[in-house]
Amino acid sequence: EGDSDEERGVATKTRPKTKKPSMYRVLLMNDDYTPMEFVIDVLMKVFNKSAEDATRIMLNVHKNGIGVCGVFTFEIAETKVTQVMNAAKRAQHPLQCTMEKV
Ligand code: TYC
Repeated sequence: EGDSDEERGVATKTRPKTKKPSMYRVLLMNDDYTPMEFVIDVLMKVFNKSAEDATRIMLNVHKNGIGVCGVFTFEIAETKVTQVMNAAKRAQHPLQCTMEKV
């Protein structure tokens, strides 16, 4: 009992070196030209949203000018921003996507 790691203070439950990763919001910007269907398609393919959720997010961005697609660790957020921007560029739509630290 008295010899247990826990009572001697050996690192078991607490791990000072591990940190929670910083999280990043991925944001979609409204514009006047990108078709609603294209935005819904991007939200379904890049962010794995259902048709219903994608439509709700798209309409929220359309109405408010900006909206959150999801919150991810840095690399995942960066990848999704790149995927959205590449899809928009390929389709010649001015859709803009960015990320910001939560
Ligand atoms: N405002 C666009 C339209 O009326 C639709 C749109 C929604 C565009 C969301 C971009 O992030 C966006 N066709």
